[in-house]
This record gives sequence, C-alpha cells and structure tokens, in this order.
Amino acid sequence: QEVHAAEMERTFIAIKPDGVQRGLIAEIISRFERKGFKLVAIKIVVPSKGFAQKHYHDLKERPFFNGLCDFLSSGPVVAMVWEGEGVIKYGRKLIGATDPQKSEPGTIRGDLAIVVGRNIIHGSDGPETAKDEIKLWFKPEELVSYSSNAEKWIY
Ligand code: RTP
Repeated sequence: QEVHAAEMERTFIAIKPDGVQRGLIAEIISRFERKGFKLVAIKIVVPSKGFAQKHYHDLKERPFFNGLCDFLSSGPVVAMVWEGEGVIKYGRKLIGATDPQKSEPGTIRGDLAIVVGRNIIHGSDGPETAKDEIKLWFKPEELVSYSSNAEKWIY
C-alpha cells in the first residue's frame, strides 16, 4: 500500500521547560520515533509570555492560566511537528493523561512526571488545534516533507 507523505496527519508536540531542564528531550523524541512516527519539524525556543498566552488561549478563563503561561515562557521549549497515521490521537496516548497521577505507566507522563503543573510535554488535542498550533509555532518552510525507507515496513 503506497503512502503519500503529503496527505499524512500531523500534530504539534512540545517538550515544556521542565522536560528540557530534566534532560528528557532524547527520551521523549525516541518514544515517538520508535513508534514509527516521523519528525518533520523541530526547534528549541524560549517563548515570550505573549506567545504562551496565544498558545494556551483556549484556557484563558482557567485559574491556572497565568501560572501556566509564566511556566511555558520560563525557559527553552522543544517545539516539534510529528507525522503519521493517527498521530494526533495516538500521540496523546503516548503522552498520557494531563495529570501524571492519572497517567498510565508506560506513558510519557506516567513514567516521567508527578504533578499536573510539571507534566513535561504538550500535544495537540485534535485536528483543528493541531493545524492552529503548527501554524502558530512554525513557518511553512520549516516543515520538511521526506520519505524514508522505513515507511514501507511501517505501513
Ligand atoms: P497539554 O495541552 O499541555 O497537552 O495538556 P492537556 O491537553 O492534557 O491539558 P489541558 O487541560 O489543555 O491543560 C493544559 C496544561 O495546563 C496545565 N494544567 N494545570 N489544575 C492545574 O493546575 C492544571 N490543569 C492543567 C497542564 O500543564 C496542562 O498540560
């Protein structure tokens, strides 16, 4: 079955400042990579507070919004776009529940985090937010379409 990379689903994944400071970048990337998903964009940035507020605009009425935006803008974040069949939903599965106390063992948050305010990773929660978040964090030319030999063994 032939796979057309251009039609593949994409999601936005970010390693938050706690994940970067704790040295978990490679650990997190490797879980997505080993699954068979494909990395099509990556950069490390310190988001401004205004940028963090844009990223979390859906949560602006929540009591933790201000602290959350302070936290996201407190240090380097690894921003990524991952591609693959079902990557939005399955990426959330790899990540685990928002509250690490409720995340299953085997998930990123279940294995590597303890409290909700330091849950080390973000992943888009649906096709619309994936599209919006990719657009917010990346310019179109920063996304790289490529095929790999592994694909014919994955799909
Ligand atoms: P994310 O967007 O980061 O992947 O997390 P999520 O969808 O699993 O959770 P969401 O409800 O969108 O919340 C976004 C982030 O806000 C922080 N949070 N703090 N009660 C709290 O203090 C609280 N609740 C949520 C977490 O960092 C969560 O990932």
